[in-house]
Amino acid sequence: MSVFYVTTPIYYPNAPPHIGHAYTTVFADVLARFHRLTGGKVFFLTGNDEHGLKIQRVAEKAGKHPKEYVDEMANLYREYWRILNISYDYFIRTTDPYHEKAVKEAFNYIYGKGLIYKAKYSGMYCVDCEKYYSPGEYTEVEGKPHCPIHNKPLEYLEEETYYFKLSEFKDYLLDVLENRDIVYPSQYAREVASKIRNEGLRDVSVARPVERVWWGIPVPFDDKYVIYVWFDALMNYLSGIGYPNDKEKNTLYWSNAHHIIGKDILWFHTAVWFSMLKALDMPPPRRVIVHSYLINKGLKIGKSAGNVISIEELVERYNGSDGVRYLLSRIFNTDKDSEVSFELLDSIYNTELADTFGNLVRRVGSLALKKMGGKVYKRSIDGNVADVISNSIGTYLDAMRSYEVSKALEHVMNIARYANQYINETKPWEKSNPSKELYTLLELIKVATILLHPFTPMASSKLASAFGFEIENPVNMEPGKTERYTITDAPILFRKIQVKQEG
Ligand code: ME8
Repeated sequence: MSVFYVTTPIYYPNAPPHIGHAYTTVFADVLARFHRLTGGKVFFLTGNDEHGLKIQRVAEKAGKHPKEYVDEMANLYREYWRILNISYDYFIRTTDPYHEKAVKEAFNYIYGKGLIYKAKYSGMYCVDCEKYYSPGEYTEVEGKPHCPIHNKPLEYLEEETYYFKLSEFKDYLLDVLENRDIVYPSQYAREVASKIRNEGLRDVSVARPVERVWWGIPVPFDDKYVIYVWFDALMNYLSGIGYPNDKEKNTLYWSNAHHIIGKDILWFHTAVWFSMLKALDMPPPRRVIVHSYLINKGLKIGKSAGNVISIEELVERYNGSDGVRYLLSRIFNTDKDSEVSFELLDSIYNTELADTFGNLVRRVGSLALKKMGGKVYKRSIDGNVADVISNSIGTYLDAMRSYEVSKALEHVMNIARYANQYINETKPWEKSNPSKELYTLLELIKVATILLHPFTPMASSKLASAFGFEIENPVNMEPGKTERYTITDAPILFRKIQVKQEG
């Protein structure tokens, strides 16, 4: 059985998750569900990144102890993921004791190898990114250094700290980035490699003095310092699968680890993380899958830009989690930023889910009830229909295995479009016994429903039970093999949204 380990970034709980976090998390969930459906042994990890100055400050502002604050937020995040039907296997929190232990062990191990040393840092810092910025990396507004992502002034820091010898890993990183197929799409590997070639690699600070930031994991051999939040956070990918104690679990899942990230955190998940792993004598992950931004009126959607689309709004507008999951997957893009608007989402929802798929299901279900009393037995299906089914399964599987979820959905919609054309041409409503036509249509619907399952698990399961078939592994499916369908209901799966006409 093939193993599939998939992770999302662990999010900063300084605010509730929004459409951007849902975009990443739904994508990871679709991959997890797809691998489960096709017989894989899956471990899906998500969670929250609870330490650091940003969280310390937001808790202070709320008048709460950071632990109380992050406890509340962890419940809130879990609730959002429940609403979106996210099937994570484990929700990790960096304040969990076993995680803290793993981080300390890793810090000690790397220190023991002489790869962590004490020195002074002076330079700029963005609290929203929790990131050190060197000249050339930041923008200037009225002569003052600003964060290029958050568009806010950077803070100047001057402090004794502990450094990790990132510079030692230059050759290793270039080799991994240029010769191994890890970062997907590969343009992101080239981007990081060329930054390293052009700018070289500076050692990075991996601690903060406790009088500046107290909310973190203490450096194990020096309690005047806490471990830098990114060193802490990245370790979740190992502590979440049992590092360092459960070697068996760790080795099993690490061998096929897939990190899903937005391009904002590419540097940390390549240069920093691959070097930390090497320092821990561990191989890099199998894959880092990078996606681009959701943008609104040209700006990255985020709290700082003030252009957030909330998960509540989405779930309400698109009639529950399935609609939202479909739409976020349909606009998923690794490469170009995607401009989102309700206008665009409404039109995809209405055209594809309501008109093409939902309407087909309703028509065929109603006809089967009316003409056949709900019982449709196996009949031979035409060769070209069988070809459409087999080819669609093949192209869908290829797309899913190369993380092209939007393309996979196009293949599913092609099956539904073909079925709509077939029904219009064969006109089963005019026949007294249209069993062949209905059986053919039900075979097409069954395949589409199963292929949609990772995206729309509730609607797919509901339909499977209304039409009397099982959600089975699509890899083994062959057209024309279902013995019979027992239709008990013709559900409206995706109710159309009434779009107001402008003007
Ligand atoms: O960076 N478009 O947490 P974070 C697409 N704690 N994706 C978006 C997005 C947008 N407009 N906005 C957010 C952190 N995201 C760290 C991670 S991991 C060891 C530590 C998604 O809460 C996207 O996945 O700032 C991005 O990488 C992530 O949220 C950043 O989440």
